[in-house]
Amino acid sequence: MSANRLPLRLLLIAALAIGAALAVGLVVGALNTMLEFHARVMAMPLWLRLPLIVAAACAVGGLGLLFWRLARPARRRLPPLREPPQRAEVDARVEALRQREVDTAALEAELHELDRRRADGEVYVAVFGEISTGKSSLIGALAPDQAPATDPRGGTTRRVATYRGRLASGRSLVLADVPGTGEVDGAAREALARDEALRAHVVAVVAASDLTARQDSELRWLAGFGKPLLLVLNKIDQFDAAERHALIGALERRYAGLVAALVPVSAGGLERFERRLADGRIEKIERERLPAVEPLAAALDRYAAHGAAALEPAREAAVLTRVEERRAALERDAAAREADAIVVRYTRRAVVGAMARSRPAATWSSRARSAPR
Ligand SMILES: Nc1nc2c(ncn2[C@@H]2O[C@H](COP(=O)(O)OP(=O)(O)OP(=O)(O)O)[C@@H](O)[C@H]2O)c(=O)[nH]1
Ligand SMILES: [Mg+2]
Repeated sequence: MSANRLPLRLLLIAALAIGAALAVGLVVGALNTMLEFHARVMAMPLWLRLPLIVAAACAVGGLGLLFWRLARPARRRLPPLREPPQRAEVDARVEALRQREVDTAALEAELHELDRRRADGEVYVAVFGEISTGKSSLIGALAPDQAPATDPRGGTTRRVATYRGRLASGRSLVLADVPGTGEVDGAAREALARDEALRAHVVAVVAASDLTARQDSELRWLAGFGKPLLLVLNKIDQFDAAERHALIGALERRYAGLVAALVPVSAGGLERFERRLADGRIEKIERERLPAVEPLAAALDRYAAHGAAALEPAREAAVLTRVEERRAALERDAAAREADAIVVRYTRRAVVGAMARSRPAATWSSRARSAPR
C-alpha cells in the first residue's frame, strides 16, 4: 500500500465509525422515546387512551395506503376507445373540402365502400399481421378452392384481395388477405393493410411466436377501435408441447382483456419425416402439412352466426375515424397551400407596386443623362 493513501483510509474508517455510532445513537434514542411514550399512554385513563390509539391506528393505516398507492406497479390499462365522428359531420366536412378544390375522391370512395359493405350484409374478416406469419396460408386453409399465393419469403402479398371463406357449418364470410407489416420499405403496403383492418368487422391478428413490441403496439392500436380481435398463434407445429403451453399461457395472461380469443393453429408449411420401406431402405419424405385451423374456424363461425349487423357500429366508427384523420391531413395541406398562395400574391403585388413607384425616378434620371451638358 502506498504511504500517501494511509491517512485517507484512516479518515474514511473514522468517518464510518462516527456514522455508525450516530446511527446506533439515533435508534436507541428513538426506541427510548417510543418506550417512554408507551409508558405514558398506558398510565393514562382509558377514556383518553382509547381515542389516542384509534387516531394512531388511522394515521398508520392512512400512511400505509398512501405508500401502497405510490409504490404499487402501474396497472396496464386498455387504450381508451376513441370517440368516433358522426357520419353526417364527416360527409359535411368532406364536401366543404371538395368546395376548396381539394381532391377528395379517395375519401368519397372509402365512404362509398363503407355503405356498400353495410348493404351487402356479409361479415368481413381482415387477416392482419407481420410478414411471413402465415396469413395467406390461413386464408388458403379457410378458402381452399381459391387459395392465395404463399411463400417462405416475406412480402409475398403486395395488395389487398378478398376470398370467400367457407365454414363447416355452411356459413360463409369474406376474408381479406393483406400485405404483411414490418417489411423493409413497406410503409405504403402497411398502410393498405391497416386501412383494410379498419374496414373489417373482425380482425384476425396473426403471429407466429410471442409478440414483439411492435406487434404488441399494433394489437393495442387495433383494440382501440373496439371491434372484435382474434389473436391467431400460427405455426404452432414449430413448438414442442411444453413450449406451446408456456407461450399460450403467457399470451392469454397478457392479452386476456384485449382480444376476444386466442386461437393456436397450424395453417400449412412443409413437414419432413423418414419412412422405413419393406426392403429396409429409409425414404425421406417432404410434403405440405395438412392445415389444422379448427379453433379459428370455430371462432369465426360464432361471428358469422351473429351476423354483420351487430358488428357494424364498431366497423363504421373505425372507418369514419380513419376518413376523418385523412380529411384533416388533406385540410392541413390545403391550408398550407392557400397560405403559400397568399404570400406569393402579396409579394408579387408589393414588387409590382415598388417597381411602379420607382418608374418616374428612372424617367428623370434617363432624361438627366440625355440632357445636353
Ligand atoms: N411450419 C409452418 N409453416 C407455415 C405455417 N403456415 C404457413 N407457413 C409457411 O410460412 C411461410 C409464409 O407463409 P405465407 O402464408 O406466405 O405468409 P404471409 O403472412 O401471407 O406472408 P406475407 O404475404 O409475405 O406477409 C410459407 O412458407 C408457409 O408455407 C404453419 O402453420 N407452420
Ligand atoms: Mg401473404
